[in-house]
Amino acid sequence: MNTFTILGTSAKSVPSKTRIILHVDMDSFYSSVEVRDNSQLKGQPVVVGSDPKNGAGRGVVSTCSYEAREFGIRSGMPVSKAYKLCPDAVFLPVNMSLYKEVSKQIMEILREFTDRFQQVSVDEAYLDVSMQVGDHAAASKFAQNIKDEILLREGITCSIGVAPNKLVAKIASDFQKPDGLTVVKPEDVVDFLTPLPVSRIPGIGKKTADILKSMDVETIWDLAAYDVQLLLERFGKFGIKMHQMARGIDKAEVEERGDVKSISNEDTFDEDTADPFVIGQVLDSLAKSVHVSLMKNKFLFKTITLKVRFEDFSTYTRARSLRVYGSDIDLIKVTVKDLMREFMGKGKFRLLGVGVSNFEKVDGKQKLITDFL
Ligand code: TTP
Ligand code: MG
Repeated sequence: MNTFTILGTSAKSVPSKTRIILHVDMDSFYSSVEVRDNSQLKGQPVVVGSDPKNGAGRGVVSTCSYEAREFGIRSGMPVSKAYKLCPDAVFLPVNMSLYKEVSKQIMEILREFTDRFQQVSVDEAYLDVSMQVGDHAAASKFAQNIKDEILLREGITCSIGVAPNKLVAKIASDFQKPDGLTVVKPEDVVDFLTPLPVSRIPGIGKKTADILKSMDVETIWDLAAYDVQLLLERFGKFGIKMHQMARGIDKAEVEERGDVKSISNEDTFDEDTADPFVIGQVLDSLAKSVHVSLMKNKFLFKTITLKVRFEDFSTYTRARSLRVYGSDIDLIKVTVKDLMREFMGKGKFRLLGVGVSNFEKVDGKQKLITDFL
């Protein structure tokens, strides 16, 4: 897959009234598409993964149907383990080009509902509908229309969270999966969040949750009530961020294509790879496409970012900032390869991404970097 992204902030002013944000996330996306295209699979445990070989392969589960989840099968699990949990499941290989196509169609449907739209992964997006609907009750009908339209046109279900900000909308979309619709009114945010485990907060993975547990912090309530100074000491700046999130605070905007703040391009491999030659080629071609877009926009950049996703879906980004603005494609190529060194030999990759940000418009006077390395 090649997902080209130009991110920016909206030029439109932020409405002063409470915002109404939707987070839309497809249910068991890859497997829902497979079931849609083969009605015999309906109601069955379906596992989609790399190298599945009917359960005998050495690959990893990408996702599985909700029927398969009842057996304990999960994304990221070895296919062999999934087979042990449910030998009768249907094991299917990943058909990435099909899912990309369906994803594209779904994102087009969502864009018909609002301009204030931000795709965040192959199967999820945020919509800011504050300008279109007056309150959260109207937003609930609006969200139901989106669900109906996607089901009608693409034949798959999704779950939607409606809330005053992106953070709470995301947690809400996950709250009643599959085929869920959860509306959290501004006055209900605290009651909604506080009983949930801290792991529901995006960015709090197993490692952080374990550390928090050792500090007797298990629910979002515990985290919200914890001394922020101690969180800062233990987790650095992320401690403050966590504390704010636990209180349901998130000011991030739904980012539209407007003022360009970053340009990136990423590629999901059809087959996961650790081959240095292939990796080098992919990084070069990503750098090239990002550079073409930079030139079209007449931008100089200061920051170069690498994104890697391993076979097990663990994802890392690394960034490096230059001392002065640059425009040279080789700067991008050399920097991402240098950043990549940390990850080589650590496993197979399923996705690589290259991005640039921190822009300055070319004005003829800008000193270009030539001596950075
Ligand atoms: P998710 O939205 O995380 O999962 P999902 O849509 O399969 O299920 P849910 O109903 O819980 O939303 O991810 C979207 C797709 O991304 C998923 O269908 C397959 C892919 N994926 C992987 O390949 N590996 C992974 O570990 C995860 C989490 C997702
Ligand atoms: Mg999903």
